[in-house]
Amino acid sequence: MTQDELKQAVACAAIAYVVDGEIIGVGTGSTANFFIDELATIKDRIKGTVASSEATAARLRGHGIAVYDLNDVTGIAVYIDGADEITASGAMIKGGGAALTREKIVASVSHQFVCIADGSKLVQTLGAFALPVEVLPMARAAVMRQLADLGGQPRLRLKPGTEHAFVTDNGGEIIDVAGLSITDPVGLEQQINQIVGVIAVGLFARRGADVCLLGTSEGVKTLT
Ligand code: ABF
Repeated sequence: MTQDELKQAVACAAIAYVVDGEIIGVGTGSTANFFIDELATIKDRIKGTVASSEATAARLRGHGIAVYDLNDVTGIAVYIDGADEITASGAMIKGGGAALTREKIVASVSHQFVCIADGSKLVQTLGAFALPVEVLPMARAAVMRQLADLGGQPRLRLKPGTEHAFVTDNGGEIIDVAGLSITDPVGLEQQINQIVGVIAVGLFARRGADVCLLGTSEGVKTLT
């Protein structure tokens, strides 16, 4: 199976976790996009969605699916999103798609987090994928120095094809930190959260995935 077929398979399997009549949190990225297209086929069963990025909101609306502002809902039954890396215990690196802050906020208020990923995302130790950290632009250099002190090699993410910083939906910038072998994801998440100027770190360990649907050549595996 191709990687896209694996993503499609997990997106389809995630529909079983959608709760009828409820608000569904929807992630960002190519796997989440497959899920959005599946969700469109059962859109009449849900109350609506909260989106983790402008791109996801546009795709949902394109399918005629209601998108609510998070401030206008009291709870989210389930949040369904991809990951850049995930461990068997559900700790993740996210943010390759630059939506980590909104993803983390939506995940934090969701009753259940279902991660959908192709099998290549499963790792023993997080860190081969450079860890994204969203920062306020004025704090960029100061935060980069502190991330280097933690043992990583921080690099400012650029808008593709330019020499300019990539700017997120929130007006933040992204620092990608390579060279970390993350043996204590919860501890590192707390440590990076404490750096002044950090908006969010793409380590999802304190609130990891409750369920991971992993696409493999033998079918969709469920890790809990
Ligand atoms: C989002 O999409 C991100 O947190 C993660 O960076 C990315 C995964 O993308 P894809 O599904 O395209 O591999 O979930």
